[in-house]
Amino acid sequence: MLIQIPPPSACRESEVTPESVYLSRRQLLDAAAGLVAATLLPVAQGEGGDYADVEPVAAPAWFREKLPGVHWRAVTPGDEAVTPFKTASQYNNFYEFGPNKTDPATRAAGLVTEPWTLLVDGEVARPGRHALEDLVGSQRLEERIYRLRCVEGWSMVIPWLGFPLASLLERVEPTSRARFVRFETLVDPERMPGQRSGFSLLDWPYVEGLRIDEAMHPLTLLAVGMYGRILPNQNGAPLRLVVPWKYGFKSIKSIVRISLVEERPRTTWELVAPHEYGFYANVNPQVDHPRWSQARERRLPSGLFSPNIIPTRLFNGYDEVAGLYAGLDLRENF
Ligand SMILES: Nc1nc2c(c(=O)[nH]1)N[C@H]1C(S)=C(S)[C@@H](COP(=O)(O)O)O[C@H]1N2
Ligand SMILES: [Mo]
Repeated sequence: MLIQIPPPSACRESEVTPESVYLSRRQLLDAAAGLVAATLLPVAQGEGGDYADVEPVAAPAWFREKLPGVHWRAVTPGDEAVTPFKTASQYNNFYEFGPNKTDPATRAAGLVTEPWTLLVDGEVARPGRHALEDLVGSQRLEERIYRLRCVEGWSMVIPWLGFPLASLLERVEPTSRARFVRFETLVDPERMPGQRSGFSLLDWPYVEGLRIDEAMHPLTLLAVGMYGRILPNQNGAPLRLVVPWKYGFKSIKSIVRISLVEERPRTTWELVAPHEYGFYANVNPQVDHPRWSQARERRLPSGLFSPNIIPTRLFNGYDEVAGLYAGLDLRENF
């Protein structure tokens, strides 16, 4: 993220592993990881869950059991087209797997997402360590089609499957001292080559944070799937945050710990370059990044002859969050 906006040609097809190749590799690895019993899951059919370009993929039982009850298209961005799955799953930022857009898709196949536990601790009446299937088992999944605006100047429209973070937080009963929520990504240098690199500017684990009222906002989602299927590893399997009115780096991937805290957490990108990446990171066309304008964005897929440049909107178009920032100087608190 410290580099300039890549040219539109940055995601060349020739650099990308064909989907058929990585899918078959993924299935091999799943089998090796003990998911042999999982049947191939046809991508959700019917009411809005039908994504023609998405191939079947093995999914664990906890996910398959949830599909019939999904509330499809619970939130949509009106008439904006959904980004093709291929783009959303092959053009990624996930520095644990390397700094290039194609690194996550080519290197994340070996991430072990099963079993997965989430530690919830800090200022809560009911701290604990939860198996992913128990966490999700008690939730109804919703499909939320959200814009995702990266601070680098590109954007996508992604259909997530998940549940509101608020419904998890309510269960653990935050104390009156809980003012912020802190999130942590897995540390596993053996399977995350970016965490072994001496050249990485980032400290691990990747950490993100929200004010508690932002965390409780109904738009704030914990996602376990996208395009009617489980999350691809490169998109932050098996559990990631999605905060659609903030720059993409707030939407932390592969979460292993959520802590309710009194003090504002020190977050990964803020630590690297505090003048460039603020804690709030609300999408705002009037507050430029020190090295580039944030007035417009490249809606992917985009190419040399159809760059698809569109205006960026305050709060990424999610006007309903404006009340969270009443009286706050958004230029100072960027
Ligand atoms: N753990 C972790 N989470 C992360 C990142 C990362 O490098 N590590 N990159 C962020 C950035 S900069 C963006 S734009 C989004 C990209 O999400 P996507 O690849 O699913 O589109 O993930 C965010 N979450
Ligand atoms: Mo980003």
